[in-house]
Amino acid sequence: MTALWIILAVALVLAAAVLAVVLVRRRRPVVVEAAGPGTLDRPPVDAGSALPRPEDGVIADGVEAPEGGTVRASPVPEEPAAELREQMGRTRGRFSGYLKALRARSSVDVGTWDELEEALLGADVGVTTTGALLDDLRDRVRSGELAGAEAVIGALKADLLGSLVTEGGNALRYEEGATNVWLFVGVNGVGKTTTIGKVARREVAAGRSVLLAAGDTFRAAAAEQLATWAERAGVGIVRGVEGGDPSAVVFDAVARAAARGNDLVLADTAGRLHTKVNLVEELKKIRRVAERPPGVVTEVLLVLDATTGQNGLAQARQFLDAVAVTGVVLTKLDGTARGGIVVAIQRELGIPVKLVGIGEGAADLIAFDPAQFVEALFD
Ligand SMILES: Nc1nc2c(ncn2[C@@H]2O[C@H](COP(=O)(O)OP(=O)(O)OP(=O)(O)O)[C@@H](O)[C@H]2O)c(=O)[nH]1
Ligand SMILES: [Mg+2]
Repeated sequence: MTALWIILAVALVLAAAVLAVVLVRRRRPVVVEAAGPGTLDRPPVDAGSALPRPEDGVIADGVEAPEGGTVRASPVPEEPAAELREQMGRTRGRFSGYLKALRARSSVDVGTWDELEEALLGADVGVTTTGALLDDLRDRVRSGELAGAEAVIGALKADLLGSLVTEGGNALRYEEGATNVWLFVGVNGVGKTTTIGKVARREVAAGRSVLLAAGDTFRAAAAEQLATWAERAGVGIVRGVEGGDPSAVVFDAVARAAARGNDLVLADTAGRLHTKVNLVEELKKIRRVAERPPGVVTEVLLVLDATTGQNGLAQARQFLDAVAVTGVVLTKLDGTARGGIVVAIQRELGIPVKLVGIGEGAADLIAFDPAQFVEALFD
């Protein structure tokens, strides 16, 4: 009898151990942490076997592209699609607290404007945009068009939505039948490489064949990180050696994509450079090269980290003129109460936010929908 109890106890302990291992594995972060130069746990695949070959005056530093085109059978594990509403919890929580206080007021007075201002600034809508929105609302209250807190809140909601809706829309541009190139730019650490991994997964799921270009040659680990995402999404990758010419990598990727019949090249870029060359000049060159036929640059996506708030705007301005940004990807919205930055980006920079990153996982990316955003904010 005692032996039976011992066997039972051992079996229970074993089962618990197996369960613990399974849970730990599932929680393991999906992103390969970028290591510094020289700390790769395995040598760069192409560093030694680079096959430089002249192509229109540009030599690619190295290439790694599986033959036979993009593998469509995606090995990406199915993860539940993330919801903007849930992930905006922090911004929502703070904003709705203010709205509640506003609604409790019997009339619109100085306190109303102070509270609205605090709510908008707290959500990082920014001083300029907040000022413009409130001036307009004040005028309308004065003229008698709006009466009562509820009407003011309703008008603010409509104004916010109005400033988020743009002529070109928030959808990513894509030219059917062309070798589309989407360039991802932004300062280091904002989430460019991670976003490319997520976008690759999304586009593959949408039936497009994708090729990644490791245009961040600043450090070998960057290409390694992108290669991991390529593997997860089941797509090919073209990469160069550390310190190589990023334009050459992008050029080569476009040529290969065209030859393989890929629809879309997602090009990563470095947020900083080794020395001498100016980042802006480098990006201009990458864009020029990517645009050479058969390449068609249909998106230049500026990746901004939402947690940096208004600093992101200053950063953005530096990129705007240089590379004619067509859209913003706002990452890390999951970790901030500063979701209002979306409004500032669109109003002050005139660039639509197209994608929003709401986590580190492959599925944590959503197309930005202004109506959904405003609803979530005022819910
Ligand atoms: N919480 C959260 N983390 C994110 C999101 N997007 C990216 N990250 C994390 O941000 C960190 C930096 O991401 P990367 O993709 O390496 O950023 P990068 O812009 O490529 O950085 P560099 O290559 O150094 O220029 C990583 O730890 C990512 O997991 C997001 O939407 N939410
Ligand atoms: Mg990167």
